[in-house]
Amino acid sequence: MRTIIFGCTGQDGSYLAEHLLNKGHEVIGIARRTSTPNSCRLTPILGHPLFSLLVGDITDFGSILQIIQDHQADWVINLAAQSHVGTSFQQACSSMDITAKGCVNILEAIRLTDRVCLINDVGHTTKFYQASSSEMFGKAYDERCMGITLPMVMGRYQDENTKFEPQSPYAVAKVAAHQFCRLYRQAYNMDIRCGILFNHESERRGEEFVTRKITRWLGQFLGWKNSYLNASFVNDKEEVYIGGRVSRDQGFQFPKLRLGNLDVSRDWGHAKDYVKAMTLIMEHDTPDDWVVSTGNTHTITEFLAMAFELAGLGCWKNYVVIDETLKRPAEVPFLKGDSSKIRETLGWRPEISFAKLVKGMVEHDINKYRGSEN
Ligand code: NAP
Ligand code: F7E
Repeated sequence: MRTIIFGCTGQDGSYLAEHLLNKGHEVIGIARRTSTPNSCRLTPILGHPLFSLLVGDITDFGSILQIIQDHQADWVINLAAQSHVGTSFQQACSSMDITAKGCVNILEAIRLTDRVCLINDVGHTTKFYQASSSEMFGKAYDERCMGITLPMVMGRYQDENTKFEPQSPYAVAKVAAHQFCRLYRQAYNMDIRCGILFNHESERRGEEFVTRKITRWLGQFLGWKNSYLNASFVNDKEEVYIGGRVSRDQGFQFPKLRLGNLDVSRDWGHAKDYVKAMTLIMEHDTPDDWVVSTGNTHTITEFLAMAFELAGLGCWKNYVVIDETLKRPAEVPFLKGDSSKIRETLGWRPEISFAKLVKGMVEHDINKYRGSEN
């Protein structure tokens, strides 16, 4: 079994590559050329005999076609994207090029390659996976009655039938890619599967996403505080540490954690569970779309409260400031997925709870910055 992963250097790409190698797949990871190495998440598998890393950029059709033609993979997984929603407001054009057109480049490369195989009577069908996103729902949700007693409690959720109401250039690009997948599945009978994944995090999460931004700050703050407590003053006034300043007169002066809109809810799961869902989606006998979510939703303040408590710092409000510039021009206020379809038909369910996710991320970042200076 040969699998090509676009976006292999990212959070999901690295976990998926490990998972598929453990299942015996040959994995070809595609990474774009960068001026400094971008393969740190792949450290555990670099050198694995079934793993290779090739250079390719999904905005460049020629290089993608070459890769698809040369390797004739059984599965092609597209996880590559400009995946940061906030950044997509500042870089709408490149977000569209990467996140929407990049997907079409891969679809076209597969369509043309499989067509040549068919003409030459060496039938080869490639299964394609597209990383669709709960961001596509945007402001939209459906509502159902949660109880039979009065007063009725109405529960909001999103599932495969919820309409799309995207709230960012990123989300518009994901809807475009998703619709291309639907079209190519119908028009060309291609084997295309879309996972509509809700937020999933881990200690490998990019550092600018809100969960990791919080746990990283905690790790850096505790690392700094630790050096402060162990520090002896070399002069009467102050010592300067990277990332903070210690003064005899003023005590701690570590930059506070700056956040934007805290008034939102997200359905957060663990990336390790979600790459298992991707694999089940690909192994299933029919191409389709699947929502992948925990079914639980939490506010950012709940995440903050749990993370600060675990770090032993008490109330987060003492350490956080709201930065208006971090608020987005349009927002997705509420996400809570109903993943009944994948649970009932493919037997998937998340194994890592919200509490375990937060604990794992906090502990990872505290250990990472323990004894370090930044
Ligand atoms: P991520 O960590 O940001 O990884 C994105 C990957 O795309 C990285 O490997 C990145 O390479 C690569 N990439 C970006 N531009 C590229 C280009 N022009 N050519 C080739 N590769 C390029 O994202 P993730 O969290 O793993 O998410 C994986 C996918 O699922 C993304 O498509 C994301 O939009 C989608 N998704 C994520 C979530 C979530 O909560 N994590 C939820 C729903 C959907 P570099 O390492 O060089 O930057
Ligand atoms: O923001 C708010 C922010 O950037 C979550 C991507 O993987 O999941 C992710 O998109 C919420 C938003 O993730 C800060 O406004 C407040 O409401 O962690 P995030 P996201 O936008 O939900 C979806 C499913 C994807 O597909 C995406 O690729 O947190 N928020 N203050 C903040 N967000 C950030 N990043 N930084 C802040 O300081």
